[in-house]
Formats: sequence, structure tokens, C-alpha cells
Amino acid sequence: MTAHDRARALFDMPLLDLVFEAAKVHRAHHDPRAVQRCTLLSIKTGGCPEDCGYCSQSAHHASPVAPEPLMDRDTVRAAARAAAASGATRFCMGAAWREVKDGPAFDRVLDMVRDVAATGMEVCCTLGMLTKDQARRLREAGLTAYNHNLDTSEAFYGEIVSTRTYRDRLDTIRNVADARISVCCGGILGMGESREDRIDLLSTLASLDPQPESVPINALVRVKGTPLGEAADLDPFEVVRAVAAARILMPRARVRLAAGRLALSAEAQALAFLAGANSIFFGEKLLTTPNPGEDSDTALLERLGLDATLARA
Ligand code: SAM
Ligand code: DTB
Ligand code: SF4
Repeated sequence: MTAHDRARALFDMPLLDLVFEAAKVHRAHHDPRAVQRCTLLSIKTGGCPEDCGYCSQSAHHASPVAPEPLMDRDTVRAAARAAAASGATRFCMGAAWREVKDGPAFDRVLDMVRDVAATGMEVCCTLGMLTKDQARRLREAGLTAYNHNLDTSEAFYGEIVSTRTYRDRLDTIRNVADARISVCCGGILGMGESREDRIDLLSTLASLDPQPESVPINALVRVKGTPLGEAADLDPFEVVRAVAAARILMPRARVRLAAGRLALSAEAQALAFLAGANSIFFGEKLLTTPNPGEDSDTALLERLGLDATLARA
């Protein structure tokens, strides 16, 4: 059976049978009570030359996000220390760049990576496209993971982004893996893609070699002024289904219930945790959009008997 057939068979299962299977796989490979908290920081915001249809930071759309230049090293260090103090074990820095360019800005990011690594948290960046040499330099600075999402299927990708190709994404992911940095790679649901596109996305992710260490499942956050600002509502059970399929196809990965949790009820999130989600973004802001606050997530984890302190970096 091909990876694609396997993913289709999972998506065709009755939802609760799928969740039951995923929960078994999850329990065989992970402590089911452990949920990692990952904090995001936008270190360079807006004004991005790419035209990703979902994104508040693209210069092609009239979104309400004000551009901000690359942050100071000290500001980032302080944010990282605060995140570690509030219990995060992973810290991810995002930049609204098409690609990394060598020079003073990249040198500053390398310093930020060194500072975050010194806190003991896992250090992740998402900076756009990378060359092999840039990946090596990030690794030498202490980077443990790099986020670069495939977002959707190859077939649907061109409907969402025109300024780069799926091949470009795969090439960067290769460069990251070759530098022995963990790959964080996932996608977005709710952009008008079909079931088939979701199956393709999951099977492509599972076919990456090595499989991603971390798989963020994002539900589209609709941002006014972007081409997807008025996209149709997403059925929360489709998020649960994608989490469950990711868990079964990539048993060892950290599956992150990523953007879009404000639109998910506590009950839908509980089902996603049962289906194998074991990481969340923690803190009241994602990169530019709101996320549940720390208090509300701490209360949710407690109500569900989940324990973020069990998730070691
Ligand atoms: N510029 C870099 C890039 O595109 O790779 C890094 C930052 S970009 C904001 C990181 C990821 O966030 C995107 O690949 C996309 O999957 C996700 N994302 C961006 N906007 C989103 C939105 N409105 N809703 C859900 N996910 C989103
Ligand atoms: C990922 O898959 N989701 C995060 C992280 N990787 C970088 C980003 C979500 C962004 C949501 C929209 C925003 O806040 O701008
Ligand atoms: Fe730029 Fe990344 Fe947003 Fe695309 S997703 S517009 S590359 S910041």
C-alpha cells in the first residue's frame, strides 16, 4: 500500500474508530499525559514579499498588521527567559522573510539562537527558505528545530501561493534535515482544500525522509484583508481527523495542535489530545493573531488531567 493509500484509508474511517486507533498508537509511543508548551515570537513582522493567501504579513494584502523591523537581541532574550519561566520547553522565532540572506540580520538571528539555547529550551526558527550553509550555521549556533510547512497538497499549493513552489519548500526541508536539524513541518486546514488535498498533505509529510520530528496542524486563522479572510468555517472534527491521521502515520512525531485553537471548543481540543496531539502554542499571541491565554490553557490542561511538566525539552 502506498503512503497515499494508507492516508486515504485513515481519512475514510468512521471518526471515532480513527481516534481510537490513533490513541492506541499515541499511547504506545508517548506519555499520553504529556503536552509540550511551545512559545512563539515574531522577531520580524510584516512586509513580506511572498503572497501566501492566508497570511497577515504579506505585503501583497491590505491586512491590519503593522510591519516591525528585526527585534533587538536583548528583547528576544528577555522574551525567551519569560517563556521558560512560564513553563515553555520550546521557543520558536518567526520572521516574515521569503528567505534568509547572509549579512547582519542573519548574524543577529544566530545570536538570538545562542541566547535561547542557553535557556535550555528547544530552539526553533521559521525564517523562510534556507541554503545548506545557512542551515549549518544555525545548527552550529544551537538551533534544534526549523519550521517550514508544506501547508497543503502540491496540487492545491498554487491556489494559495504564487511566489514560490512546492519544490522550493521541499528543497529547504532537505537542507534542514541534511544539517541534522529536526524538521518541524505541517500544514493548514480550512483554506478551501478538498479531503483529497488533506490526504495528499498528510501522506507527503509522512513520506519525508526522515519523517518530521514535529508536525503542526494549523486551522486557518482568518485575517481580514487577506484573500482567505472570508473562508468558510472549518468543521472542528476535520482537525481531529488530521491530528489522528498524523499520529498514526508519524508515530514518533510531536503533533502540535497549532494555530486556530480559539475557534475550537475545549471538547474538540480534548478529542484532539486523545487522538495524539501532544503540543500546543502557549501564550496569548501566535505570530500576529490571538491564541488562548496562558491561564486558560493551564486551566484546560488541568481539567483534562494533562501535565505539561511531563514534556521534557
Ligand atoms: N515566512 C516563513 C515561512 O512562510 O515559512 C515563516 C513564517 S510563516 C507565518 C509560518 C507558517 O505559519 C506558515 O507556513 C503557515 O503554515 C502558518 N500560518 C501563517 N498564517 C497563518 C494563518 N492565518 N492561519 C494558520 N496558519 C498560518
Ligand atoms: C506553525 O505551523 N504555526 C505557527 C508556527 N508554525 C510558526 C504560526 C501560526 C501563525 C498564525 C497566524 C499569525 O499569528 O500570524
Ligand atoms: Fe511571508 Fe511566511 Fe507569511 Fe508567506 S507565510 S507571507 S512567507 S511570512
